[in-house]
Amino acid sequence: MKNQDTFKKLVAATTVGRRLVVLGGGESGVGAALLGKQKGYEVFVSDNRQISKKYSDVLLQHQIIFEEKNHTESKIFNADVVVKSPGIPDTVTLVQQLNKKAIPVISEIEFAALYTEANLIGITGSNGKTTTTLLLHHIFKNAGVNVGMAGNIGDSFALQVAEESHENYVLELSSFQLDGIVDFNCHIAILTNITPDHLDRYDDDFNKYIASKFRITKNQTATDYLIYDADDSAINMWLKENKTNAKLVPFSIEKKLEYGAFLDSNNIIINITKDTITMSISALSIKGKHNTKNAMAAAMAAQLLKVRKQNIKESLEDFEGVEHRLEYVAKIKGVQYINDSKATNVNATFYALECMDKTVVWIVGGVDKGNDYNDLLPLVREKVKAIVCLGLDNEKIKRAFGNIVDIIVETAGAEEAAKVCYKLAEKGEVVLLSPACASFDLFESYEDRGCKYKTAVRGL
Ligand code: UMA
Repeated sequence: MKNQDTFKKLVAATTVGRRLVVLGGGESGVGAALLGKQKGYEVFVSDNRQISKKYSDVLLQHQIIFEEKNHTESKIFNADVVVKSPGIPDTVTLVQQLNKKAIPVISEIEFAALYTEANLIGITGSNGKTTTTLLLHHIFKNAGVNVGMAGNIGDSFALQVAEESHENYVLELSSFQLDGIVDFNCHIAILTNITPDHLDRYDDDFNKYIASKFRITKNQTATDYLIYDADDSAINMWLKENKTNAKLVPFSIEKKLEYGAFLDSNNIIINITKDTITMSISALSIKGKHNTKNAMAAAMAAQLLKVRKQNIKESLEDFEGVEHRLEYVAKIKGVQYINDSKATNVNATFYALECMDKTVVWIVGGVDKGNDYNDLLPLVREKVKAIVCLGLDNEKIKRAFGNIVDIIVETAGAEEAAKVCYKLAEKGEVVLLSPACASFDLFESYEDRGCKYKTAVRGL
């Protein structure tokens, strides 16, 4: 970032009385505002829409001044520093103007990291980052490590730094959050995989999205670690053409590695210290190839931070999984209903379909973020007997699968979708909600979509 020097000088100086403007009054914005206020900034929050009551109540309670439904330039351009919520792209005019005026604009995670000495473990990737974050947090908790969990998983990092004090943080980081970092650094970075996602925000350029993900390693030094999927072609390509200072710690389910985690028959071998870990895949509580990789990544991060082997193994055995990710909902008249609402891109749905060992009635659709459905064709041909569209605009899905699936039904709500599936699915089959799309056309979020689906299924 070109304002980096200004920014460093700014934070080196006292913050008291300096003006912090926070753009966005959601989870990150309110967290940053509270932290800023605590550190002595004069804080102003600006949101161009109505701030939800949950957050405006917090701002009022802390006597933080805010505006809604507008970004008033005169109240923003007098900032010493601006913290931008991750959902606001760099391309919006306001941010461009701030850049022109050389007013430092940073992300909420950068801001939060300034005020903690904790050890940071950052987890990014197109898929698996929530599972890996939860899993690693679970391992640490079981091992008695003082740890907080924040980021894209729901709770803002800034709020945690303001309200709690931990020696370690496990942070789920989205590309949006990584885009706005300057000096932010993780002692351990995990890159679970990179497949096309959010391309609408990256000029439809996969390389730009890859570069965004790799920002997680940009400030790492030789004493830091980058744990990564050595089977992932986008990751391997970037590592071939670029440099990182971090020590590379690979994992693979396709090849044996001298250093890292790999499979030997059905055993996971983790070979990064003298204390090799061996564990049968069947002992893992979460199933599927992708979860084997998530477990490898989390286990290696824990081992690098000196968690005992026995604690790691026990935690991998008793971890309960993630809501909305291949979540079992119910069995009704011999049909299994599965909620994978968190699958908001093609790759996540690929994994879900790959895991299915029964004939599938597949619920798909929503807001398409530039999806290419070609990768799904072989799996759909092999496993899917009917498609139930759950979105406002289903044309692309009908075009992609119309020739290979006989039954395609359009629905516009979770209840309707569940009822249609109930009619279509027969005993021994599975109904899978794995939309490959974002949820915002019909639902508030993927959580809302998953919850409404579960309620509808339970009401069948
Ligand atoms: N806004 C403006 N001006 C604009 C645009 C938006 O003021 O020009 C306002 C909106 O009106 C809204 C606020 O900004 O009130 C929302 O900001 P935000 O979209 O950054 O949302 P937050 O509530 O701050 O939540 C963000 C993450 N959301 C996004 O990146 C879209 C949350 O990840 C994260 O949990 C939270 O910070 C705490 O770190 C959610 C997410 O959907 C789970 N992530 C995406 C994903 O996983 O695909 C990336």
